[in-house]
Amino acid sequence: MSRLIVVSNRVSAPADPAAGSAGGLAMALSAALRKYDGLWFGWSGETTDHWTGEMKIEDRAGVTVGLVDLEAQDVDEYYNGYANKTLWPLFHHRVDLTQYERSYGEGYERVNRRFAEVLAPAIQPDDVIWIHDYHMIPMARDLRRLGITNRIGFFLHTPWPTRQLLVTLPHHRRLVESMFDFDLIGFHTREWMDLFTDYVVTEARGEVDGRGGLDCFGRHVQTGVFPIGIDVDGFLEARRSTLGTRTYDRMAASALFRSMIVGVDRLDYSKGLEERLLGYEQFLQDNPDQRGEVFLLQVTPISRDDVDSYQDIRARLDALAGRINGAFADMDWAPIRYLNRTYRRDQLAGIYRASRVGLVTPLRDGMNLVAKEYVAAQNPDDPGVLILSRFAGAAEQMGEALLVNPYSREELSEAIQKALTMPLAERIRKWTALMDVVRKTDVAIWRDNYVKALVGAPVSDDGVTLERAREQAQSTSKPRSKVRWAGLKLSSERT
Ligand code: GDG
Repeated sequence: MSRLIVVSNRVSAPADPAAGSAGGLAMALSAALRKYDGLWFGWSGETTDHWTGEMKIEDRAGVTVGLVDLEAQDVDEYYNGYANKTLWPLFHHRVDLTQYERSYGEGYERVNRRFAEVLAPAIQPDDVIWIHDYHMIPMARDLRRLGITNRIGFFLHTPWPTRQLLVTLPHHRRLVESMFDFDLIGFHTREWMDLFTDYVVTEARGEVDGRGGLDCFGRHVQTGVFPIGIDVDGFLEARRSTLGTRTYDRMAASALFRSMIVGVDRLDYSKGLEERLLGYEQFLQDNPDQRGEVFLLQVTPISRDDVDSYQDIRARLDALAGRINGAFADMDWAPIRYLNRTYRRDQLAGIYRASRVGLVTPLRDGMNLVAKEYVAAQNPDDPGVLILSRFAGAAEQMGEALLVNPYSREELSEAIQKALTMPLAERIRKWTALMDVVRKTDVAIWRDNYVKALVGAPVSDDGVTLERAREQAQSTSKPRSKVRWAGLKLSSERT
């Protein structure tokens, strides 16, 4: 019987799904793996004095996880270093924040190799391996070196950068070459996929085969667009739960006679939080009659606090929120409620539903799941309005949102005013179209389409991936795994 092995940097399946966790990838993968048998392999989050190379197997709320600890030096060089100080800012177009140090690159290569060495002995001939995100780009190459010939797929959760930015990375070619050891590379949007293709064709002199495949470095890789989504039914259930309903009631009471605008983002410079607060300040300046009538609830859990640039933005946001509140607040009103804490997923659902406006304005974002959660949580008879950055991957599908340039305070200000005054009929029309997208890009559809494309089977969607997968199934020259999708199953005694 075949199994699906999912690999990501952190394995963070929450013990209680309703509690959730602050991170799109974690939510998506635990929702995906909970549906069927599989193994989720990655870093435990624990640090040890020396590398043990041992995999611990645990059951987390129905998800079987394989965990390895990392050495302190690995965490420094690979995780805080190459992943969070080099690739993350570069992939989010922040060359100004990107740091290159040779030791970071060495740590990155070392951890990928170590992950491959721990996982390789546990892989059975028919297993399908699905590796996630920028932390693990070279891992397929390391698995191939160890003799693994199974199907291996990669999914990038972040944007892919433009060629002009990518070439600022030392050894950029080596990184991209290692991606040709995957069978399938998935992106959230056509834009990210096209940028990857542009690098391969223009910089590495590769060729497009016209069927979604690329030939370069003497090898072939298939590419495809697989827009990630949320677990819609799970989210609706969380919204209807006792705590979800209670939170809605509490927030509706707290917002009595006022309109609530909500933002929910990890504290990250890519999320456009400073620009958002400045846009909101502009709105308060432009619309004196709205002062006292609205407030912004900004939920911002601290993230990656070991990295300097995250400490810097945290301090700037504290100061900015304080300044705006100081300038505009009244004795019974504060314009911003800025919260550095996490809420349970069911609470978030209640908060979204009680908000008249959802403000999702990243400067660059692979997809952005908050936009989809906000839409899913709305009351169909009286829905709120989503304001969405045109630079979020989600904007490629969610054109019925009020799309904005998050760098423009004036545009943000106008969009907020427009959302607050939008007639009910228009709100319902927009919400209906957006909810349709949210349902059609549910996390289960994302998972199924990706894995089917990876094993070379036709996918059920009517999008680009169907044609590609069909053609791939007919034309690929790589040895095809005998995996049957319906039969994917984990036999945990093997590990
Ligand atoms: C990466 C990519 C891509 C946030 N605060 C709390 C909380 N969250 C949850 C949200 C949402 C998730 O975290 C955030 O997901 P995003 O997609 O918005 O962003 P990233 O974390 O940057 O995720 C992104 C994603 O991967 C998936 O591919 O969309 O582009 O950057 O689910 O609700 N959850 C709880 N409490 C909080 O306070 N429970």
